[in-house]
Amino acid sequence: MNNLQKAIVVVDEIYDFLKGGSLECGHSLEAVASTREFIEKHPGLPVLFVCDHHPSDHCSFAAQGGPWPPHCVAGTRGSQIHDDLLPFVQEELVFYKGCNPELEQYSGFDGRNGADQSLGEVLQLLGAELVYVTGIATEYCVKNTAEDLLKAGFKVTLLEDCLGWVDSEGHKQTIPLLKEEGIKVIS
Ligand code: VGL
Ligand code: ZN
Repeated sequence: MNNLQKAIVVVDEIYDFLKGGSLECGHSLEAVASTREFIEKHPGLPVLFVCDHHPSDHCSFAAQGGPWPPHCVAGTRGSQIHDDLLPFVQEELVFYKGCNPELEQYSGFDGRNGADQSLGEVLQLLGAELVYVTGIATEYCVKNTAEDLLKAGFKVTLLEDCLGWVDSEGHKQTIPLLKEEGIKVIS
């Protein structure tokens, strides 16, 4: 395991999912702090950021019949990555998802960077074999991103302390499910 090429994927650690945001999630600021700590302890690993990034009339918003309040609207503060993580952000390693008003995209795997490359494509170019996944929300974007990474052939390790959730029960139910599927979970 130790000689595998590794990368870190940070999912949706953006203001609307954090304390005070429109879709505030549990354990969110703790997740940001722990993610930062993990990144700092692993200098040299590429850090890829997935960002929910919606138009103001996105289909997942209540006004369009979706389940969520408006969140992560392009151009707003709520769509920005937390300031504490900005030192680690490289523009070409930021992947936006949910940009099409008609499509819900919970998986970071659907995200694309400014050069229209997908997350999986860039991880492959980086030679990544093992991907550490952190972020928000466990039951939605983290779950879907981790599962898609596994399906694409990457080894996946979820960092439990670095997760935030919509619902704590949902979080607790998702962790064993992901373990069963072959995802490693460490704290
Ligand atoms: C997410 C709800 C709506 C997530 C995104 O990142 O888990 N959840 N959009
Ligand atoms: Zn969303």
